[in-house]
Amino acid sequence: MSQFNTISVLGLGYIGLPTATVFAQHGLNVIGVDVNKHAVDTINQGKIHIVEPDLDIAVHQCVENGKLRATLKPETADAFLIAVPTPFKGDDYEPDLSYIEAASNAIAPVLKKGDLVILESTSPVGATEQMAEWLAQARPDLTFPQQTGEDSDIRIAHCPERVLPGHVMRELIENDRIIGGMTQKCSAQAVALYKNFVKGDCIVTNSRTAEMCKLTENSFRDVNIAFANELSIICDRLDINVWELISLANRHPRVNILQPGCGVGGHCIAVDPWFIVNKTPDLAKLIHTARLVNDGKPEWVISQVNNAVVEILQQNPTRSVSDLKIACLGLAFKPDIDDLRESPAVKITEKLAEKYQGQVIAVEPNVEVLPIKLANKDIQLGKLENTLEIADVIVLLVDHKEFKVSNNISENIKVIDTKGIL
Ligand code: SAJ
Repeated sequence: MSQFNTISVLGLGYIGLPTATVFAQHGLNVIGVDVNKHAVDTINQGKIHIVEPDLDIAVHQCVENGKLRATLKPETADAFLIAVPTPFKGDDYEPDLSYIEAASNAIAPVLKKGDLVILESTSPVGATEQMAEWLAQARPDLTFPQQTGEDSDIRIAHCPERVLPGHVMRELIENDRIIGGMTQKCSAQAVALYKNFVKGDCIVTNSRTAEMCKLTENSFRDVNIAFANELSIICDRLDINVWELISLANRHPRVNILQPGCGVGGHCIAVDPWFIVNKTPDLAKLIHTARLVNDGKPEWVISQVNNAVVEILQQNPTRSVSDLKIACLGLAFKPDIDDLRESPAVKITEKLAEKYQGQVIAVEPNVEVLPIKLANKDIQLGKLENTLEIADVIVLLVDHKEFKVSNNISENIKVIDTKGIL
């Protein structure tokens, strides 16, 4: 029998809603809290406002059997999980902790002795201690770990999420979990909570190490991808096939290079390394450079398209730039998903559309209509086969499965293949 009867999850987005649902599936009473009324209403109707495989049916069941409900205002619970966004503020990549502060202030009035508060949001080092401070200021009648250590009334831990979008419902259960309590008792209580559903190991550390661990995982991936992206540019200059090169180098038992692409997108890998760079700018040189290399890749792809256009015009003096068609294959931030947010492929397509007005056709098999901001730039959404027939330049941006089967591309077409699949 779990020591937790009711838990509350603050922030019902890509991490909070699946987490709340899995707890509810495992028999806990879950109160989800969000400031977005549309999200709250949608969930209470047993539906979801985000895209994640297998989540809709699970939410439906948990709402139906009364284990999960959503509200705008926190209520009493035995544990609170905070899964709100931590974006940047301003232009120098400074993390914005205002959502964590707002969530802390929202739960403070309902906290009671013995409660556990867990920060799940990806956060800069020190954020959990900062959260504990905000809670302590709001509730001087209770004691917190930074004041009374193991004897504190409230237990606090950082337990970062590490699930891959598209596989969240499985990875939540199977992945190992890092549990960073502010004291040993805080960690022990957090382990007891997650053990309600986590089949992986729950490994205990302190809150600062847990914060840095999450940032390290995504920075490791960013640095490795930057290495691959840099190699792809070097290989282009040296006339070497980078895909062959990487597959050969990866035959070494201790080499495992990731794949180059048109840039790094999504809401995590392109963001989290900046939390390290921002905190220790004089020390985080490699991590910083990796960010710049990956963020610079879209411009390099655009320059490749411009070079291709110049070549076509040189080879065909009767043609003019304005009648060339440019096909951009893929808009999502990674293969086989429909998420266009923070996508380098979208950035490249938009910039090309600004330069080659009315000449850009996007092919994105995972969306039915283009977002308004792309349609406004006079970008057309085309079908793969038709687009390949009329394109003069093809820029493959995302390795969607639909693109892997098509290799009937005429020799006259210039191809810039950022994923090496055509
Ligand atoms: N990418 C490449 N080359 C590769 C792999 C990825 O260019 O070899 C690009 C993708 O195209 C995409 C970006 O990197 O634009 C990020 O994609 P991803 O699949 O690497 O990662 P995310 O952002 O979907 O999820 C990551 C995961 N972190 C790690 O694998 C270390 C996930 O486990 C985290 O939970 C998630 O970030 C998060 O929420 O932090």
